[in-house]
Amino acid sequence: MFSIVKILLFITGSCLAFNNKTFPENFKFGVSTSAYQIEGGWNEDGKGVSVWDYITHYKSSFILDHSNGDVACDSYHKLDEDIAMLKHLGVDFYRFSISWSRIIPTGRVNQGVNLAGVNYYRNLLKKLKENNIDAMVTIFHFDPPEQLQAESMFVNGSLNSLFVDYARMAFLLFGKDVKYWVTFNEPRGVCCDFLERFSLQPGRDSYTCTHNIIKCHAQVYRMYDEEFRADYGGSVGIVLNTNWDEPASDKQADIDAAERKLQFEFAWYADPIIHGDYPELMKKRIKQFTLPFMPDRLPKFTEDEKKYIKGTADFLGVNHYASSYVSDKPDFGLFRTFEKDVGILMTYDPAWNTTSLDWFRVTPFGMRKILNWVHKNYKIPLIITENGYVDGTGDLNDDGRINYLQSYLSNVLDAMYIDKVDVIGYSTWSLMDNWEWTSGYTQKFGLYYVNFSSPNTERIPKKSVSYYKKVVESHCVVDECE
Ligand code: PNW
Repeated sequence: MFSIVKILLFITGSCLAFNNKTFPENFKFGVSTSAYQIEGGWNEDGKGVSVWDYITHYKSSFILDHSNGDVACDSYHKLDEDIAMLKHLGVDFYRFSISWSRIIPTGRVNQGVNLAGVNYYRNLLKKLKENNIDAMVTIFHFDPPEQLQAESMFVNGSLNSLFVDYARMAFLLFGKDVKYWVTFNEPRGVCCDFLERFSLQPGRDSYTCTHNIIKCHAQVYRMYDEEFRADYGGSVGIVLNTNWDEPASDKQADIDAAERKLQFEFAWYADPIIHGDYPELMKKRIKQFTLPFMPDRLPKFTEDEKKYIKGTADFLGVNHYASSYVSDKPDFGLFRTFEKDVGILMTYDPAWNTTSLDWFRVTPFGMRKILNWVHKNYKIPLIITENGYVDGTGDLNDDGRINYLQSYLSNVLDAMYIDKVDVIGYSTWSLMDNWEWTSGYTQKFGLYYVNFSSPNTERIPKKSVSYYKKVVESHCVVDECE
């Protein structure tokens, strides 16, 4: 009975008309990509080896189709085509990332800067400017130079100063042409997904890695403030990803579990950066699972650090794709991992549509809910830096993608106009099909199809190109807005 009611609610909910309000005139629309996923040119013109070059070449069994980004969309050689697509879409901004090892091959600024790599980004920025497209540049999108692996991915802290040097170089070289800077993309992915799997002290390494990344982010923000903001006037933020987590039942334990997941996954980063310290809930919970004679697993910020870190974001970037149900999953074992500290079980409603990726669900209501949750906690301008639809085919008739964009954007409008959430921009993932990390080329998020089996890697517009172009132009997600 309960599930019939749920299905009925779902059907009526999804049949409700889309929001016919117009996005404000100054609202910005964009498309997103990242360096390793599109550039190719992996060893050209003096580029150094990145961790993903290394993984794909030496540990290709981690990649579903054993593929790599050696060529990917070949964007390193196809600047003009990429620009033509952006121009056709009419976007206000383009979110892309810099490959650290392309501009600083060993990762260490004092060992040399690669001019050819610098010129690639300079050209890109120049052409964006000529076409009136603002740049949103991610400094770190998962691909540090392989030579820095010895620095153990932020766990021992020695990567911090190298990253700050790299960021300063990026500001010096490109700052005058960049309106929005993102220090890190989805740092939780770096500290949990990757480290948890390979580290000796699972839970503890993730907390230390995050601690260092937060300090590093703050240092880069302060450096921009002191050395560059007066001249270049850009903004600096960070990009965090999150599902919407719906309690699986109305039991208090499940309601608490859903909130706990958001606290551990999102507030873990956002609280220090916006409010100056880790969430109380996290501190208490981790302590509760640490015996008195064991070392603290969650590091502490000093009072000076709290002051220094607090307020180091001009905007928050939110990557959001899908929702999940969350229930409490108590686990009192002594050997703690991050996952056990969170202590939840994630499930999906069978009524939620999915496509080709295990975590992907079409749950537009979650967009409105997560925007409300973030706004309630942080009251800071939000940019949706990623949101998009995946399939395994790259179908040109991508009605599924059009429906996804329309229903999610409609919920963005609800959050803005009904709930008064401060959203200033939206960027869809992705401009074109690209190399989807451990899924290789099997998963396609693009507005443009890319023919990866042809030496010319032709790009072909999917049906969603005309829909998104219309939204960007009219600021309206339905045929006609009020
Ligand atoms: C983001 N999840 O990663 C990344 O920023 C992109 O590089 C990536 O291509 C895109 O989303 C699509 O996956 C995510 O499991 C990876 O929920 C995994 C998840 C979410 C985002």
